[in-house]
Formats: sequence, structure tokens, C-alpha cells
Amino acid sequence: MADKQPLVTHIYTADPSAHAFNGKLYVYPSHDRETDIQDNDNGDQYDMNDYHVLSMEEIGGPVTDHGIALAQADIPWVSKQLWAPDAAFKNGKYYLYFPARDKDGIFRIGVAESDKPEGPFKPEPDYIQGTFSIDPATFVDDDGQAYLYFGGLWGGQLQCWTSNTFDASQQGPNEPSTGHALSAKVAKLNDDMKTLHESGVQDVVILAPETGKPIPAEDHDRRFFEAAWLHKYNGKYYFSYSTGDTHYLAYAISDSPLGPFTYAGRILEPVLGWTTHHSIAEFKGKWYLFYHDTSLSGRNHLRCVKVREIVYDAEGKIHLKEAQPK
Ligand code: FUB
Repeated sequence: MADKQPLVTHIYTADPSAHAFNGKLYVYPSHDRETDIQDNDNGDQYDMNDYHVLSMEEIGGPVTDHGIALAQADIPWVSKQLWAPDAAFKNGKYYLYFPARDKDGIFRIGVAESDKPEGPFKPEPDYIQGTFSIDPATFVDDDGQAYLYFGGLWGGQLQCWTSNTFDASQQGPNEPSTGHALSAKVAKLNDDMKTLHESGVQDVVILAPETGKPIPAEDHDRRFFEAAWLHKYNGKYYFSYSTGDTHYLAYAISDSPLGPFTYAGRILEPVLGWTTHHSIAEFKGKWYLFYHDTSLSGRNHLRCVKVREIVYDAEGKIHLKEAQPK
């Protein structure tokens, strides 16, 4: 498979969330930056402090960097680590969702609003009440209902939320080794796109097809770790994610955006670098996987965003286009 070139090389970018808005393809990435923090399993080296938005008229064409769309200094509740964002459009406004540590060091999810897809985005003064952990992904269904998916293990603190309060003793590379795997979370967003619906936060359950039961905790090749993404294809809901310490991008399919989802396979094998994170978007009649690797720097925390075309087979399974037989 031919190696892909980074979308941009003048800044380091990661965790790309892609959306087609107004006939252009917009990418909302993390903006990686140099730091002398040593790599660790808590992800402290991912010490980002602003967001840029990228756009392009064509896949493979010139990419515009619209500059700083949101800076940590302008977000009152944040202490550090602006991690993987996503964006949504509803009611004539654009919303940027982002995780960061609050003043107590707990990851929460915030939202900022703009009239334009490229920002600048104006943040709400506080995080979205009821949210926690990292890696927000939004999905607005055909009926206008918006959903917020989130969660990430280890440095992302998802394992600290097995009860309704934050358990600081579980921070770091901890997760259960038996029983069913911890689930990503999903909540409906209210029409204001800034608050969670009263139905609350639910588990995104991923079932093993061979048992019909949730993926076991010890199944690190298939369990959810981080990087939630939700897209719809042919009336089905596809929940895709990173398996973390086994470095796959995997996916599961459901008839409902709330699941349960049934594991369906892998989208991408391990890339260069520890993390893998992606989005899937339709643009001008084709489907694309946006992802990152560390080919530009050779360092885990200095990543670059790339894109590949994907196709679906007759059963709705996802394949990289270049991996298809001619
Ligand atoms: O970019 C920081 C973190 O690395 C993201 O939140 C994770 O998904 C991983 O890509």
C-alpha cells in the first residue's frame, strides 16, 4: 500500500475529525506541540494548548490552515491538555467539542460556538455538565437529534468513572482484566447543543458476534480504548474506535445510534507511533478515512494527519480502497 503524505507539514496535527460543510471538507485536529515531557502511559506528553482548523476543496488538493480557532487561554475552566476535538453543525451554528483537564486535573468536555466552520469559536464558561473523560465525537442524525460520544482509557480517565464520582486512585494505565470491557459513553444533546439531554449518559455496548455478549475486558484486540467516531452508511450506524495498546482502528455496527453495536472488524492496522485515531466522512460521493501517524517526526506526541479512501462491500464491511483486489 502506497505511503500517504501528511495533509500539512508546517504544524503537527493529530486526531482528525472530518466533516463536509458548505461543499468543502473541514478537518478538526489536535494541534500537537513540542514539549520536553517524557512519554508515559498517562499521556502527559500530549500537552496541546490550542486548535487550528484545516479545510480543502478537494481531497488531494491544497489544504488551508485557518489559524488558531480556539486557545486554552480563552477557556476559563481548563488547566491543560486540549486533546482530540470534534465539530457539529446545527441550527445555523457550528460547535466545537473538546476535552481538557479542568482545574482539578479531571478531564471534561467543553463546547465552543461559531458562525463559521473555521471559527474562531467562543467557548462556554464551564464544561458540559455530566461529561467526563476524553475524545468527544458528535453525530447529528437525519431527524436532527444530536449525540455526543466520548471516553478514553488510561490517561483518558474513563476507568475512574465506574461509579458516579471520580475515583482518583484509578488514574493511569488501569482497567479491569476480567469481566466485560469498559464502554465508551453516549448521551443525546439538547437542541442548544451545549447541554446533555435528561436521558443521561449511557454505555456504548459492543457485542462479540460469536457470543452476542459484550466484548470481554481481556480482549485487547477488540475492546474500546479511545477515539470514538460515529457515522451512518446505508441506514446502519457505524461506531469506530481505537483499541489503544493493540493499536488497531476497529468498528462495530448497529441499527440504533445508541447501540448495542456488534463488532465487525478492523479498518486500519497499527500505524507508526503509539496512538491511532481517526474519523470517517463522505465527501463528493466518496468515503474517506482520516487518521494520523508519526512519520513526520518519529516521536509519539508529534503526529501528522493523513487520508485514505475507503469502500464498503455488499455486506457493508469497510475496506481501504487500496487494499481491494483490482
Ligand atoms: O491527542 C491526545 C490523545 O491521543 C487523544 O485524545 C487520543 O485519542 C490519542 O490520539
